[in-house]
Amino acid sequence: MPARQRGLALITAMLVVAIAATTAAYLSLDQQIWLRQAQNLSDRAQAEVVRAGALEWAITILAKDAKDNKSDDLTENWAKPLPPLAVEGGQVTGRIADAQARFNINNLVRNNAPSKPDIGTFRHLLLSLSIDPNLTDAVVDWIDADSDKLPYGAEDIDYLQTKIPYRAANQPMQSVDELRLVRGFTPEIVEKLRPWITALPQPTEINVNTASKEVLGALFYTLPPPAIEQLVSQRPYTDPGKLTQILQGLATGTALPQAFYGIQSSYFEVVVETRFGRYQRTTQALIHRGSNDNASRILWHRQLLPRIATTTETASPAENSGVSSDRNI
Ligand SMILES: [Ca+2]
Ligand SMILES: [Ca+2]
Repeated sequence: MPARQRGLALITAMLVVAIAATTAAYLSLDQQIWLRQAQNLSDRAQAEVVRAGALEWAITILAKDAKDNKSDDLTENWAKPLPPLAVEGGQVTGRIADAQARFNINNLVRNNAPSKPDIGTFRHLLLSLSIDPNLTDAVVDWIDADSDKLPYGAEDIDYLQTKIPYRAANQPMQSVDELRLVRGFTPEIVEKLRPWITALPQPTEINVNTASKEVLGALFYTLPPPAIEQLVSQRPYTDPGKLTQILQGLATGTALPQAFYGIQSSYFEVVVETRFGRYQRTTQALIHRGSNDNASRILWHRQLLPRIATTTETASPAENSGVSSDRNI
């Protein structure tokens, strides 16, 4: 064979070997991905079943509590976190929090009219966080049905003039995140407020047994901080009449502001964390506890995007920030 032909044959042979090697590597990678996907799907299905079970657990424990007593406080069973529980191939933890421990922004409008006591609470909450209290007007305008502007408010006419025009909701807020659409609310302000507020589907009372000092201070804003401390130290309250008496005793010389408060709650937030293999996820849900066993409902649940743990476990919190939500499950 002439030297030139031998050279060509050698190059062809090398090329065949190279292609074969690449294809083999490709197939093997493909198979690895397939196997991993199958494992992820299986982990995901298991997590789904356990998550649903954990939400059922929350409804059951809350229903039992409603049967046992007529007040809600942090010493009760529902308030104790579910310790990490090993289930086949994985682990689940859960905790229930009283949603009425926080200020419900939808309280700002009651019976289609701005609610003065709630406006007072919200303004004082903003003040305590060094946020302009006049922002309250824009929230009231956002929620109330009409398009009449309050002195510091904003309605369609203002939002339609923005770079990307939109309209005021003119209805109760669906979530705390909706506040970002309200004029004057920067992401920083929303994050500052987030620990103390919530958005529930109807106006509610604040539960004095579960609320933080910050929220109670805004609710009873004429009381000095030591009186708030005392109010908290005497918890839990199981008799609404006695609570009112104690509040009046604490308000020596000052009038108590009109406020919507109570010692019982109907809305609870549940957080469930499941981990199966590399599939880990956190679900948040809002439960409305009804008047009897069958009347409790999951109003919505949303999950932080699933996080696939790496062997070195280097996923950053930012990867967890995506939120998807399903309503009416
Ligand atoms: Ca209770
Ligand atoms: Ca409006």
